[in-house]
Amino acid sequence: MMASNSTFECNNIPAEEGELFVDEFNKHGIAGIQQYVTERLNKWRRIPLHIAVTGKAGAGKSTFINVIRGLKTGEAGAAHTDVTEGTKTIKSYKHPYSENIVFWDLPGVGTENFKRENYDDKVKLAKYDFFLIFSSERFLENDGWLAKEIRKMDKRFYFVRTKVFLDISNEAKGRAFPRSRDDILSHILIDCLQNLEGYGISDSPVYLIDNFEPYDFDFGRLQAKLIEDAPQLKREALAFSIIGQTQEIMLQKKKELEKRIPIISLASAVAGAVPIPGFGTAVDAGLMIKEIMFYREQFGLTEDAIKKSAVMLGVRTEELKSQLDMKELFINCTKKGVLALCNAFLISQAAEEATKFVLPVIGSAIAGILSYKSTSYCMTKILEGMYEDALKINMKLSMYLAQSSSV
Ligand SMILES: Nc1nc2c(ncn2[C@@H]2O[C@H](COP(=O)(O)OP(=O)(O)OP(=O)(O)O)[C@@H](O)[C@H]2O)c(=O)[nH]1
Ligand SMILES: [Mg+2]
Repeated sequence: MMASNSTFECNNIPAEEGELFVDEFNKHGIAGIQQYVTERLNKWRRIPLHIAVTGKAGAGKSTFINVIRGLKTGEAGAAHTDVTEGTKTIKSYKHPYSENIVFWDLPGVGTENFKRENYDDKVKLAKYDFFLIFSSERFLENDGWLAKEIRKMDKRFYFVRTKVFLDISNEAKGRAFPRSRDDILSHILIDCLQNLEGYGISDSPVYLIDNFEPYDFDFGRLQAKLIEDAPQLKREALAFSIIGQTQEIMLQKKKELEKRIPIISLASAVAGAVPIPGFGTAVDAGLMIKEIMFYREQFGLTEDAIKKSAVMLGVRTEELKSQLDMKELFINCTKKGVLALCNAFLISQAAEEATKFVLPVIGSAIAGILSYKSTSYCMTKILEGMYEDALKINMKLSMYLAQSSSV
């Protein structure tokens, strides 16, 4: 059985990709398609990304590298952090989810053995994709110098001002009339921007973070910006590796997950073209289930992750699920469960938009003929549902954290 391009009507997928699918099917049949799609969906895991973290001693570089990888100081694989100067040599730390994402803990310019004259020789600026320049106070002239060197190489840098929650807490302790949180933050920001302007850098944003409050301040926005600024495959790698569940990151994750739907749908269309009962099911349902599991992981909706959130909020897991009306979580992630769900989506879709596409036969044959459009529609609905659930948990956690940090 040969498949041809003309049998598919699919959007959002480059023609070459469609041709590769068809080639693969013609050469290796269904097994070939399954392998091709699995490899294609996992391609991001092999994309190298090098992020340099540099800046003044004690600014919080090593702590950040731990937090962004979901680790605490002292855990296996975590960077050493200390109040006394620590980063004297270059160290690299792999991301636990994707080994090719590497954070480089670099001594700042002007520290022992890392002077302007030899900085590039020692750290090899050309090899990094991004630079994060850290300070827990004002930035140094050397930081400004480094930013200009990076700009000359046409690479991206981001200024990061750490320990802002500490500044806010200190204000309350040390002032008779403490300013509001927003006033303190805008004061810090203006101060940093003026400070950098003094070194001739006027158009670079500064991210205000606190490593111990990664759900607050600009921590999520900084990570989302890194994802957004990365070229496509690196962007995918970063979006799927970042652990934080802030709204900004979840949106980036959703955007990248959406781009995978046409690939799965195309496999489904190829498989659907095979008139052998059960073959389509093996491809469609198998791929869909794997992808739904991936959504769960990405949005922190695995049973384990929900349990952790529930423990933090002091409620039982089931209570949290029902409080938030998290319907999508109850998807039965088996072939039967996924097909039943798709069946339900397709019936309601048919009622709503009967003219949009022809509904395949509902019933025992549905799996075999799930077309590109129906797979795409179902996966989009599932993704949206899970994204909404993840946002609900995020809102609940944010409200809880805001309340507890204001006590
Ligand atoms: N309150 C607060 N403390 C932080 C933050 N980031 C780091 N620290 C603390 O500041 C100290 C220095 O942090 P490190 O991460 O070791 O700093 P570093 O930039 O790696 O320092 P060197 O290795 O010496 O260059 C440690 O005691 C951290 O616990 C933060 O955002 N807020
Ligand atoms: Mg360090």
